[in-house]
Amino acid sequence: MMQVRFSRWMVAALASLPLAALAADPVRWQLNMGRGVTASAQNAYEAHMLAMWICIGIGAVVFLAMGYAMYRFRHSKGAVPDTSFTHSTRLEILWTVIPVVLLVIMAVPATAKLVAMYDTRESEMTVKVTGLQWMWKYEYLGEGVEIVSRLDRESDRLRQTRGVTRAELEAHPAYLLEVDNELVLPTNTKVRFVITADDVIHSWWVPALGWKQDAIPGIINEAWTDIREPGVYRGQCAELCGKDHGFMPIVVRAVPREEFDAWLASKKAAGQAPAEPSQVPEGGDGNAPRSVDPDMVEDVRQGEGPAAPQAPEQAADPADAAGAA
Ligand SMILES: [Cu+2]
Repeated sequence: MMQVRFSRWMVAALASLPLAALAADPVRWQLNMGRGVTASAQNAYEAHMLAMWICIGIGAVVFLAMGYAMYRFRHSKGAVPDTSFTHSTRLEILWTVIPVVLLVIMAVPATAKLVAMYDTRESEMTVKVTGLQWMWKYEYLGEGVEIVSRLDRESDRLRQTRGVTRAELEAHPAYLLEVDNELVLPTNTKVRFVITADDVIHSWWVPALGWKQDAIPGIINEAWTDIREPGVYRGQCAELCGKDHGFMPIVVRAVPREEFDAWLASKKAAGQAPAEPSQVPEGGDGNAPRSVDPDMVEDVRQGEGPAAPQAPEQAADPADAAGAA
Protein backbone atom coordinates (compact mmCIF):
# COMPACT_ATOMS: atom_id res chain seq x y z
CA MET A 1 0.00 0.00 0.00
CA MET A 2 2.77 2.40 0.99
CA GLN A 3 4.61 1.49 -2.16
CA VAL A 4 1.61 2.19 -4.34
CA ARG A 5 1.13 5.58 -2.71
CA PHE A 6 4.82 6.42 -2.97
CA SER A 7 4.97 5.54 -6.64
CA ARG A 8 1.90 7.66 -7.23
CA TRP A 9 3.72 10.56 -5.60
CA MET A 10 6.75 9.95 -7.76
CA VAL A 11 4.61 9.93 -10.89
CA ALA A 12 2.97 13.17 -9.79
CA ALA A 13 6.35 14.73 -9.03
CA LEU A 14 7.83 13.65 -12.35
CA ALA A 15 4.75 14.78 -14.25
CA SER A 16 5.05 18.18 -12.63
CA LEU A 17 8.67 18.67 -13.67
CA PRO A 18 8.08 20.10 -17.14
CA LEU A 19 5.31 22.23 -15.66
CA ALA A 20 7.63 23.44 -12.93
CA ALA A 21 10.06 24.58 -15.56
CA LEU A 22 7.34 26.47 -17.41
CA ALA A 23 5.21 27.87 -14.65
CA ALA A 24 6.52 30.31 -12.13
CA ASP A 25 4.04 29.39 -9.45
CA PRO A 26 4.82 26.43 -7.22
CA VAL A 27 3.20 23.15 -8.20
CA ARG A 28 2.33 20.13 -6.12
CA TRP A 29 5.32 17.92 -5.31
CA GLN A 30 7.68 20.36 -6.90
CA LEU A 31 11.12 19.27 -5.73
CA ASN A 32 13.20 22.38 -6.11
CA MET A 33 12.79 26.08 -5.64
CA GLY A 34 11.09 27.80 -8.57
CA ARG A 35 13.08 29.99 -10.92
CA GLY A 36 10.53 32.79 -10.80
CA VAL A 37 10.04 35.46 -13.43
CA THR A 38 12.13 38.38 -12.16
CA ALA A 39 15.80 39.27 -11.76
CA SER A 40 15.44 38.99 -7.97
CA ALA A 41 13.89 35.55 -8.28
CA GLN A 42 16.68 34.44 -10.61
CA ASN A 43 19.28 35.77 -8.14
CA ALA A 44 17.65 33.91 -5.27
CA TYR A 45 17.53 30.75 -7.34
CA GLU A 46 21.22 31.01 -8.27
CA ALA A 47 22.28 31.66 -4.67
CA HIS A 48 20.19 28.69 -3.57
CA MET A 49 21.64 26.39 -6.25
CA LEU A 50 25.23 27.40 -5.42
CA ALA A 51 24.67 26.66 -1.73
CA MET A 52 22.90 23.42 -2.56
CA TRP A 53 25.68 22.11 -4.81
CA ILE A 54 28.26 22.98 -2.16
CA CYS A 55 26.17 21.09 0.42
CA ILE A 56 25.88 18.13 -1.92
CA GLY A 57 29.66 18.16 -2.45
CA ILE A 58 30.35 18.26 1.30
CA GLY A 59 27.79 15.53 1.93
CA ALA A 60 29.32 13.32 -0.76
CA VAL A 61 32.87 13.74 0.54
CA VAL A 62 31.90 13.16 4.18
CA PHE A 63 29.73 10.10 3.55
CA LEU A 64 32.17 8.54 1.10
CA ALA A 65 35.02 8.99 3.60
CA MET A 66 32.89 7.50 6.37
CA GLY A 67 31.82 4.59 4.22
CA TYR A 68 35.36 3.90 3.08
CA ALA A 69 36.74 4.05 6.64
CA MET A 70 34.03 1.75 7.97
CA TYR A 71 34.66 -0.79 5.23
CA ARG A 72 38.44 -0.61 4.99
CA PHE A 73 39.13 -0.66 8.73
CA ARG A 74 36.49 -3.13 9.80
CA HIS A 75 36.79 -5.23 12.92
CA SER A 76 36.56 -8.55 11.08
CA LYS A 77 39.76 -7.69 9.21
CA GLY A 78 41.57 -7.19 12.48
CA ALA A 79 41.50 -3.36 12.59
CA VAL A 80 42.76 -1.92 15.87
CA PRO A 81 41.56 1.51 17.15
CA ASP A 82 44.24 4.21 17.17
CA THR A 83 43.94 5.30 20.80
CA SER A 84 47.00 7.55 20.72
CA PHE A 85 45.61 9.95 18.09
CA THR A 86 44.63 13.25 19.74
CA HIS A 87 45.72 16.09 17.53
CA SER A 88 46.77 17.03 13.99
CA THR A 89 47.67 20.65 13.28
CA ARG A 90 47.61 20.09 9.55
CA LEU A 91 44.10 18.66 9.68
CA GLU A 92 42.85 21.48 11.89
CA ILE A 93 44.16 24.13 9.51
CA LEU A 94 42.56 22.28 6.63
CA TRP A 95 39.11 21.99 8.19
CA THR A 96 39.16 25.64 9.17
CA VAL A 97 40.40 27.04 5.88
CA ILE A 98 38.13 25.01 3.58
CA PRO A 99 34.85 26.12 5.25
CA VAL A 100 36.05 29.74 5.29
CA VAL A 101 36.80 29.58 1.57
CA LEU A 102 33.39 28.01 0.90
CA LEU A 103 31.62 30.70 2.95
CA VAL A 104 33.42 33.45 1.05
CA ILE A 105 32.51 31.81 -2.26
CA MET A 106 28.85 31.92 -1.19
CA ALA A 107 28.90 35.32 0.55
CA VAL A 108 30.36 37.40 -2.29
CA PRO A 109 27.61 36.78 -4.88
CA ALA A 110 24.91 36.63 -2.19
CA THR A 111 25.83 40.09 -0.90
CA ALA A 112 25.87 41.58 -4.40
CA LYS A 113 22.44 40.07 -5.05
CA LEU A 114 21.06 41.33 -1.76
CA VAL A 115 22.25 44.86 -2.53
CA ALA A 116 20.59 44.68 -5.97
CA MET A 117 17.33 43.49 -4.39
CA TYR A 118 17.13 46.62 -2.26
CA ASP A 119 18.06 49.06 -5.00
CA THR A 120 14.77 50.71 -5.94
CA ARG A 121 16.39 53.54 -7.92
CA GLU A 122 15.39 54.21 -11.53
CA SER A 123 12.01 52.59 -11.10
CA GLU A 124 9.42 53.64 -13.65
CA MET A 125 6.33 53.50 -11.47
CA THR A 126 5.33 52.99 -7.86
CA VAL A 127 2.56 50.89 -6.38
CA LYS A 128 1.60 51.37 -2.77
CA VAL A 129 0.53 48.13 -1.14
CA THR A 130 -1.49 48.29 2.06
CA GLY A 131 -2.34 45.19 4.03
CA LEU A 132 -5.66 45.17 5.84
CA GLN A 133 -7.53 42.53 7.77
CA TRP A 134 -8.09 40.68 5.41
CA MET A 135 -7.48 42.12 1.99
CA TRP A 136 -4.95 44.14 0.03
CA LYS A 137 -5.22 47.67 -1.26
CA TYR A 138 -3.14 48.74 -4.27
CA GLU A 139 -2.61 52.37 -5.25
CA TYR A 140 -0.88 53.31 -8.48
CA LEU A 141 0.83 56.40 -7.09
CA GLY A 142 0.45 59.52 -9.18
CA GLU A 143 -2.20 57.89 -11.35
CA GLY A 144 -5.18 58.22 -9.05
CA VAL A 145 -6.02 54.55 -9.47
CA GLU A 146 -6.77 52.38 -6.48
CA ILE A 147 -7.79 48.74 -6.25
CA VAL A 148 -9.09 46.72 -3.36
CA SER A 149 -8.29 43.05 -3.82
CA ARG A 150 -9.85 40.31 -1.75
CA LEU A 151 -10.60 36.60 -1.84
CA ASP A 152 -12.93 35.72 -4.71
CA ARG A 153 -16.52 35.01 -3.82
CA GLU A 154 -16.51 31.38 -4.92
CA SER A 155 -13.53 30.48 -2.73
CA ASP A 156 -15.15 32.36 0.12
CA ARG A 157 -18.39 30.46 -0.34
CA LEU A 158 -16.65 27.08 -0.58
CA ARG A 159 -14.49 27.64 2.49
CA GLN A 160 -17.57 28.39 4.55
CA THR A 161 -19.68 25.56 3.20
CA ARG A 162 -20.11 22.75 5.65
CA GLY A 163 -19.49 19.30 4.16
CA VAL A 164 -17.95 20.61 0.97
CA THR A 165 -16.52 17.72 -1.06
CA ARG A 166 -13.01 17.39 -2.38
CA ALA A 167 -14.38 17.29 -5.93
CA GLU A 168 -16.10 20.63 -5.40
CA LEU A 169 -12.85 22.16 -4.16
CA GLU A 170 -10.85 20.70 -7.02
CA ALA A 171 -13.37 22.08 -9.50
CA HIS A 172 -12.20 25.55 -8.48
CA PRO A 173 -8.94 25.98 -10.39
CA ALA A 174 -7.34 28.35 -7.88
CA TYR A 175 -9.23 27.69 -4.68
CA LEU A 176 -8.15 30.23 -2.01
CA LEU A 177 -5.61 31.66 -4.46
CA GLU A 178 -8.06 33.76 -6.47
CA VAL A 179 -9.08 37.37 -5.93
CA ASP A 180 -11.85 39.63 -7.20
CA ASN A 181 -9.48 42.35 -8.47
CA GLU A 182 -5.99 41.41 -9.62
CA LEU A 183 -2.96 43.64 -9.32
CA VAL A 184 -2.18 44.40 -12.97
CA LEU A 185 1.45 45.23 -13.71
CA PRO A 186 3.41 45.87 -16.92
CA THR A 187 6.17 43.47 -17.94
CA ASN A 188 9.77 44.61 -18.46
CA THR A 189 9.20 47.63 -16.29
CA LYS A 190 10.92 48.37 -12.99
CA VAL A 191 8.05 48.72 -10.57
CA ARG A 192 8.74 50.02 -7.09
CA PHE A 193 6.52 48.97 -4.22
CA VAL A 194 5.99 50.86 -1.00
CA ILE A 195 4.44 48.48 1.45
CA THR A 196 2.61 49.22 4.66
CA ALA A 197 -0.39 48.07 6.69
CA ASP A 198 -3.43 49.63 8.29
CA ASP A 199 -4.02 47.38 11.28
CA VAL A 200 -1.61 44.54 12.06
CA ILE A 201 1.53 43.19 10.42
CA HIS A 202 0.94 41.43 7.10
CA SER A 203 3.49 40.29 4.55
CA TRP A 204 3.18 40.61 0.79
CA TRP A 205 4.56 37.50 -0.88
CA VAL A 206 4.39 36.28 -4.46
CA PRO A 207 6.97 33.47 -4.83
CA ALA A 208 7.42 34.00 -8.59
CA LEU A 209 8.66 37.54 -7.93
CA GLY A 210 11.40 36.20 -5.66
CA TRP A 211 10.84 38.13 -2.43
CA LYS A 212 8.44 38.88 0.35
CA GLN A 213 8.15 42.07 2.30
CA ASP A 214 6.50 42.74 5.64
CA ALA A 215 3.65 45.23 5.67
CA ILE A 216 3.89 47.01 9.03
CA PRO A 217 1.57 49.73 10.33
CA GLY A 218 3.41 53.05 10.60
CA ILE A 219 6.37 51.85 8.56
CA ILE A 220 6.94 52.02 4.81
CA ASN A 221 8.98 49.16 3.41
CA GLU A 222 10.31 49.19 -0.12
CA ALA A 223 10.74 46.55 -2.76
CA TRP A 224 10.84 46.38 -6.52
CA THR A 225 10.18 44.00 -9.33
CA ASP A 226 10.73 43.71 -13.05
CA ILE A 227 8.56 40.90 -14.40
CA ARG A 228 9.96 39.37 -17.57
CA GLU A 229 7.12 37.12 -18.69
CA PRO A 230 3.43 37.96 -18.97
CA GLY A 231 1.30 35.70 -16.82
CA VAL A 232 -0.66 35.30 -13.64
CA TYR A 233 1.38 34.91 -10.47
CA ARG A 234 -0.18 33.97 -7.18
CA GLY A 235 0.81 34.49 -3.59
CA GLN A 236 -0.53 34.90 -0.10
CA CYS A 237 -0.14 36.94 3.04
CA ALA A 238 2.91 35.48 4.77
CA GLU A 239 2.51 36.91 8.25
CA LEU A 240 0.02 35.48 10.70
CA CYS A 241 -2.38 38.41 10.89
CA GLY A 242 -5.58 37.17 12.42
CA LYS A 243 -8.32 34.65 11.91
CA ASP A 244 -8.59 35.15 8.14
CA HIS A 245 -4.85 35.26 7.51
CA GLY A 246 -5.20 32.29 5.19
CA PHE A 247 -7.84 34.01 3.11
CA MET A 248 -6.11 37.08 1.73
CA PRO A 249 -4.42 35.82 -1.43
CA ILE A 250 -2.50 37.92 -3.92
CA VAL A 251 -2.85 37.69 -7.69
CA VAL A 252 -0.51 39.61 -9.97
CA ARG A 253 -1.39 39.74 -13.66
CA ALA A 254 1.62 40.81 -15.70
CA VAL A 255 0.75 42.11 -19.16
CA PRO A 256 2.78 43.81 -21.91
CA ARG A 257 3.31 47.51 -21.43
CA GLU A 258 0.78 48.64 -24.08
CA GLU A 259 -1.90 46.46 -22.61
CA PHE A 260 -1.14 47.81 -19.16
CA ASP A 261 -1.32 51.42 -20.37
CA ALA A 262 -4.71 50.71 -21.94
CA TRP A 263 -5.90 49.08 -18.73
CA LEU A 264 -4.69 51.99 -16.61
CA ALA A 265 -6.35 54.49 -18.93
CA SER A 266 -9.61 52.58 -18.68
CA LYS A 267 -9.33 52.54 -14.88
CA LYS A 268 -8.74 56.28 -14.85
CA ALA A 269 -11.68 56.91 -17.15
CA ALA A 270 -13.81 54.67 -14.98
CA GLY A 271 -12.75 56.64 -11.92
CA GLN A 272 -13.82 59.93 -13.51
CA ALA A 273 -17.16 58.72 -14.83
CA PRO A 274 -18.23 55.73 -12.76
CA ALA A 275 -20.55 52.98 -13.89
CA GLU A 276 -20.45 53.69 -17.61
CA PRO A 277 -20.26 50.24 -19.23
CA SER A 278 -19.53 51.72 -22.68
CA GLN A 279 -16.12 52.77 -21.39
CA VAL A 280 -14.82 49.26 -21.16
CA PRO A 281 -11.99 49.23 -23.71
CA GLU A 282 -12.24 47.10 -26.80
CA GLY A 283 -8.63 45.95 -26.65
CA GLY A 284 -7.24 48.87 -28.66
CA ASP A 285 -3.74 47.52 -28.22
CA GLY A 286 -4.01 45.22 -31.21
CA ASN A 287 -4.98 42.19 -29.15
CA ALA A 288 -8.21 40.33 -29.59
CA PRO A 289 -11.22 42.22 -28.26
CA ARG A 290 -11.78 41.48 -24.62
CA SER A 291 -15.06 40.57 -23.12
CA VAL A 292 -16.44 42.25 -20.04
CA ASP A 293 -15.29 40.60 -16.87
CA PRO A 294 -18.12 39.26 -14.73
CA ASP A 295 -16.56 40.96 -11.71
CA MET A 296 -17.41 44.27 -13.33
CA VAL A 297 -21.02 43.89 -12.36
CA GLU A 298 -19.93 43.53 -8.76
CA ASP A 299 -17.59 46.50 -8.99
CA VAL A 300 -20.30 48.71 -10.37
CA ARG A 301 -22.50 47.65 -7.50
CA GLN A 302 -19.72 48.67 -5.11
CA GLY A 303 -19.38 52.01 -6.87
CA GLU A 304 -15.92 51.32 -8.21
CA GLY A 305 -16.81 51.68 -11.87
CA PRO A 306 -16.17 49.08 -14.56
CA ALA A 307 -13.46 46.61 -13.80
CA ALA A 308 -10.24 46.12 -15.66
CA PRO A 309 -10.10 44.30 -18.96
CA GLN A 310 -9.19 40.80 -17.97
CA ALA A 311 -8.75 37.60 -19.83
CA PRO A 312 -12.17 36.00 -19.89
CA GLU A 313 -10.97 32.42 -19.46
CA GLN A 314 -8.45 32.37 -16.65
CA ALA A 315 -7.98 28.64 -16.78
CA ALA A 316 -6.33 29.11 -20.16
CA ASP A 317 -3.22 30.45 -18.41
CA PRO A 318 -0.35 27.99 -18.02
CA ALA A 319 0.17 29.29 -14.48
CA ASP A 320 -3.43 28.49 -13.66
CA ALA A 321 -3.23 25.07 -15.19
CA ALA A 322 -0.15 24.42 -13.09
CA GLY A 323 -1.89 25.63 -9.96
CA ALA A 324 -4.72 23.24 -10.60
CA ALA A 325 -2.40 20.32 -11.26
CU1 LIG B 1 -2.30 39.29 6.42
